[in-house]
Amino acid sequence: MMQITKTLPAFLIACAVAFPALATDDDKTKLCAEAEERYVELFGHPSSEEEGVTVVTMYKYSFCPAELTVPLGTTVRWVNVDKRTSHSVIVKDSGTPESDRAFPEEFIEFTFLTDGPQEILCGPHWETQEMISRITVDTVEN
Ligand SMILES: [Cu+2]
Repeated sequence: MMQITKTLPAFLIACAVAFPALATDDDKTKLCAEAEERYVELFGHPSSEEEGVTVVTMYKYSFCPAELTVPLGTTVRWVNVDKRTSHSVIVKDSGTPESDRAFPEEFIEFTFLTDGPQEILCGPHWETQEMISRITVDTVEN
């Protein structure tokens, strides 16, 4: 079993103490780092090593990263790294319906063929938990 370090670098902790106003952003950063640790635990390699797809994790009512830009034609794979909760994906202005639920360790894929910003919602959690993210699709082809 792979050993995962759960200690934050000291400078991050120092920043959180020095700038309490940034605590929310810092919490998000920590949450997403935790989501990535879960990913490695489950799949044995970093999410960035998946070939042909860009991975977004779904974890504790958040998309990680919450904002990203991808080239036109990119396939995004949303992977549920939670232990119990299921999530779905709605690509708001795509005209496609809500995805099926992805249960823990399952994923949902969508290929972006239209450029511009897209709001991504989790069907059961966008309203109550603000599980929302934004993906901007570049005009430059992948
Ligand atoms: Cu959700």
